[in-house]
Amino acid sequence: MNLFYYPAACSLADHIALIEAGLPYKLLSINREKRTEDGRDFLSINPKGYIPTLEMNDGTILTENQIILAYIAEQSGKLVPDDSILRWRTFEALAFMSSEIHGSYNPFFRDFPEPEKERAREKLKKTFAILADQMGDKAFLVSNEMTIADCYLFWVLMAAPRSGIELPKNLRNCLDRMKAMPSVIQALAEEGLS
Ligand SMILES: N[C@@H](CCC(=O)N[C@@H](CS)C(=O)NCC(=O)O)C(=O)O
Repeated sequence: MNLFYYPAACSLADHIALIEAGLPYKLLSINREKRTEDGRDFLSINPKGYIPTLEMNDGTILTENQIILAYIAEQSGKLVPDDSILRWRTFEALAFMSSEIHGSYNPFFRDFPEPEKERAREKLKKTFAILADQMGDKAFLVSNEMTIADCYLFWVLMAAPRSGIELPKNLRNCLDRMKAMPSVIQALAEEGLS
């Protein structure tokens, strides 16, 4: 499988999940002209033009972070709890981070004026308070076992300090714990970030 990515972007979630899942993968970056590392026109692969994009061995393309994460979990039989309600909590958390948190980072990624950044910080602080409540004193967001929600969580937490957002203590601790996990160390190193 090929994972199209930008270093440190939200595709880091899928990269960590692929390592945790133990599935074989190849990373392919995309340049400013939207050409892939192996010389293809990225827009002809994914007309949406964004990452993460997963290319299966038979050429099938899958997009949208939550769905790629769910596919990785299904292929590996890992990273989603067996317990029924915890499975749904995993997908609920992914939907929340995708719809309520990811987009709220836009003012920082695109360098919007400060008042818009400040509005985004206020919104993000509220969403992180909800995640902190959900995590409580568990090791991970949904349970004490890592799920695909934590792969996405790592990326949304990692983006907080550089956007001037102070994280609640339990989320800060979770970020630190995850930074020490072999899968996360490997993913950061492979993206040239360590
Ligand atoms: N709806 C998409 C959004 C993904 C997304 O926003 N990706 C960003 C990087 S974090 C991207 O590729 N931006 C490049 C661009 O907009 O040109 C998903 O959830 O996968």
